Amino acid sequence: MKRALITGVTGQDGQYLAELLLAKGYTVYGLMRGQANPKRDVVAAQIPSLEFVEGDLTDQASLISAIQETQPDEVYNLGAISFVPVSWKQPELTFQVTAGGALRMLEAIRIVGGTGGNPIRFYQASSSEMFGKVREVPQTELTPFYPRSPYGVAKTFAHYLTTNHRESYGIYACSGILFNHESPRRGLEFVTRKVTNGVARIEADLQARLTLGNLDAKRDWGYAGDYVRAIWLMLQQDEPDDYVIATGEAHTVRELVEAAFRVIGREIEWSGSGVDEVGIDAQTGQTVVEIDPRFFRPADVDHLIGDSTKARAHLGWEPEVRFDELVTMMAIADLQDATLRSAVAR
Ligand code: GDR
Repeated sequence: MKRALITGVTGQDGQYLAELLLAKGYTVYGLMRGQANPKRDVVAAQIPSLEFVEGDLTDQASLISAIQETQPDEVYNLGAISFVPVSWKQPELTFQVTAGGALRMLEAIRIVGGTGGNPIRFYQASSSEMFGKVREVPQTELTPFYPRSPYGVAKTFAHYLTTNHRESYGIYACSGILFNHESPRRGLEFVTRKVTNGVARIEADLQARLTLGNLDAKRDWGYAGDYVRAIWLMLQQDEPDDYVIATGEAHTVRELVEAAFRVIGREIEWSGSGVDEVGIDAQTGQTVVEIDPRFFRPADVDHLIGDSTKARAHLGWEPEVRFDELVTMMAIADLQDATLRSAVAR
C-alpha cells in the first residue's frame, strides 16, 4: 500500500487529492501546522481516514521529522500563501512559505531519501501566475515566465528549484503548472466563489449587490476535481516532467458574473465604464454589481489561457467539467447553503 504526504491538506486541492488517494488505497498524511489548528477538526470530519503529522513549511527540522515519521512514497507540496493580493501585503511571509517551503521540503526529501531502493517522489504545485504578463497566448511548458506579484515570483522560485533538484540529485520531482481551478470548496476570497456565493445570497435576499474589481481579467477556469487527477498522474510516470494543466478556454470576470446570474434566471446588462461600471438586472432594473477600486491589484494578470497538449498526450488527462457546468455546480451548492441560512434567519 502506498503512502502519501500532502502539505496544504486543508485547502481545496488538498481535500480533493486526499480523497482521490484514499480511494486508490493510499495511506494519506496531511501536514498540520500550529497549535490546536482549527482547520484540523473541519478536515478530519470531512475526510475521516486522513491521518495528520505535525510540521510547518517554514521549519526545516519539522519537515525532516515528518518525512522520517511517515516514510512517504509520494509528497505533494500544495501548501502556500495562495491568495495573490496577500502577497503584496505580506511579501516576506509569502516568500517564506510559498518559495521557502518548497526548498525545505525538497531538502528534507534529499536528506532523508527513500527506504529500500524506493525513492520519494515529489510534486510541486506550480501556477499559471508564473506566466503573469504573458509572453504568448496560449501558454505552454515552454512559455517564458513573467510573474506579476510576489506570489508569482515565489512560485517561480519553487518551480525552478524543483527542476534543479531533479537535475542535480536525480529526485523524481515534477511541477504541475495549474491554471485556475475551482469548486464548491473554493475559498470565498477567490473571484469564482465570491461571485457564485454573492449571486446565491442576492437570490436569497441576504445581500443586495456584488462588489468586484477588474472585470476584464481573463482566466482559464477548470474544476479542481479534474485537476487533482492530473497531479496524481504526474507522479505515476516512468520519468518526472513538468506539465501545464488547463482547459484551453478563457473567460473574463464579466462573463463569469453573467454565467452565475444565468443560473438563477437573471440577465445582466452592463452600463458605464472603469470604476463607474455597474451590472444591472435586466428585468428589475436594479444594480446588482458594482466596482470597488480596493479590489484592483497593483499589477494584474490580464489573459491566462493554457495549452495542455502535453498532459493530454503523455498523461492521457482530459478535463471533464467545462466552464458553464463548473459555474452551475458552484452556484447550486451556494444556493442550497444561502437558502438554508435565509430560512434560519427568518
Ligand atoms: P488568481 O485568482 O489571482 O488568478 O489566483 P482570483 O480568483 O483571486 O482572481 C482572478 C482574477 O479575478 C480578478 N478579480 C477579482 N479577484 C478577487 N479575488 N476578488 C474580486 O473581487 C475580483 N474582481 C476581479 C482578479 O483581479 C484576477 O485577475 C488563483 C489562486 O488560486 C492562485 O493561488 C493560483 O496559483 C492561481 O489561481 C492559478
